[in-house]
Amino acid sequence: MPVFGNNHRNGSANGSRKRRPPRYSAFSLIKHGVVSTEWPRAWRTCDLRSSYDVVIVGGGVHGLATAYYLARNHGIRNVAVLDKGYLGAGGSGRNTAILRSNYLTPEGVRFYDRSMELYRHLAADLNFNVMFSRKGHLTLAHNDSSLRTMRWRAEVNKHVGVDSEVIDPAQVKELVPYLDVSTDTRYPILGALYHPPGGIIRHDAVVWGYARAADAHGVHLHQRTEVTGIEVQNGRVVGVRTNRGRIATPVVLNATAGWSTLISDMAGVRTPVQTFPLQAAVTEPVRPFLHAVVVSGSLHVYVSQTDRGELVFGASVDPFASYSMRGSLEFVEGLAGHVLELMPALSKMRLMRQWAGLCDMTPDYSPIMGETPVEGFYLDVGWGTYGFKAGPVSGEAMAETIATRRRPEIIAAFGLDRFAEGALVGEKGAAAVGH
Ligand code: PYC
Repeated sequence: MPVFGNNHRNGSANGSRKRRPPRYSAFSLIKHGVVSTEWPRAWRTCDLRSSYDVVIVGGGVHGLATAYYLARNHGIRNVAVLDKGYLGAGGSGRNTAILRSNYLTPEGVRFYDRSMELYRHLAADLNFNVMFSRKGHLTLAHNDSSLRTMRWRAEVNKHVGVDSEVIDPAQVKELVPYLDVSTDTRYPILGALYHPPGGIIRHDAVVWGYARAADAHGVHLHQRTEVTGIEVQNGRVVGVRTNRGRIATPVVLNATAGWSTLISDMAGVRTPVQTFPLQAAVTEPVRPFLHAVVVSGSLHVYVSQTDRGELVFGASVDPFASYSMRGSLEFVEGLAGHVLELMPALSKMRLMRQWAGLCDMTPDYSPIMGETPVEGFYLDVGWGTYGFKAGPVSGEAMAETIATRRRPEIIAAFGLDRFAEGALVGEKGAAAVGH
């Protein structure tokens, strides 16, 4: 596990050259775990420079991945990532770590599939175990209209080359024996969209892996650094004000979730985003029995089992806009009822923790990525409940956008301009659960 804090020994003086991240052998793990209390630092704590070529606001997977690909793919290393809390404190540390690419629109399917490809190779790329576990992903259909949407998604997925098919209740039961597929339930299972490449990953390992790799390439990671203003002169970005001082910069990327409208407003850019809490919960660990990710749109619930044996549950967003990250009893009651309708055998399991994160919802359930009317101010926002799975591809695409000043094809459809042009990318039918 990374240790947060100073490590000037590992850093080059100006942060401009690639350092080798620490390597762990079996012997060094035993040495550090048993004998020594001094773990090598995973990234440095740097002084805040008075200027950077690029400032990224938001130290989650999107911001860190963008910094990493800017440095690795484009040689742009004079980059700062700012976070008002700690790295991964927002959506990156609060999601349910589900990976999939079985979306509804061809634009969405292609985009999330590139993310899956990057995720599949991420451990080797970052030399960090991100614990990707390909389990298969099932979206249950409880009525004719959702079955029709599943068929539609399966056809779009196959057309783009993504493995998805509609299966019947007997096949669902074979994959997940604990599911109640009888016909006398309130919401009988009529079939499911089965997506074999889907799975889960260790979300905080993804954050730490990108942070460590970005740091090794010379990027500065600044935790507890809150942005208080963005300076715009003659229509272009010239600087960022923070609680630790001013930074001159020609490029700012808003890679925040929850607070994205507040940051965009600082640059004078309005976005059609509303923020809602999303709650989740985890049980005590039990022996592995759930070998697929299961989602039910009608019952507003999804569940997977981690490698440690805990069941991780999520739901749809809370029904009102808010910045609150407190869990509610109402949520747990509703969740437990819905889970038991799906898997009555879980009635004795104990919930251990619950938490909430903030989701920035757009009108069409697709993100907002790319340039804005303010030169040098870029957006990677509007991630709803699906931001974590898009971290790698977003980082790669935003790095290319910033380096070349052109939105690459893979995110061409997701620009802010689509709202004025009426060219929405409707993904509601493939969002995790109904909202
Ligand atoms: O879009 O797969 C999804 C998802 C899972 C949890 C929240 N959203």
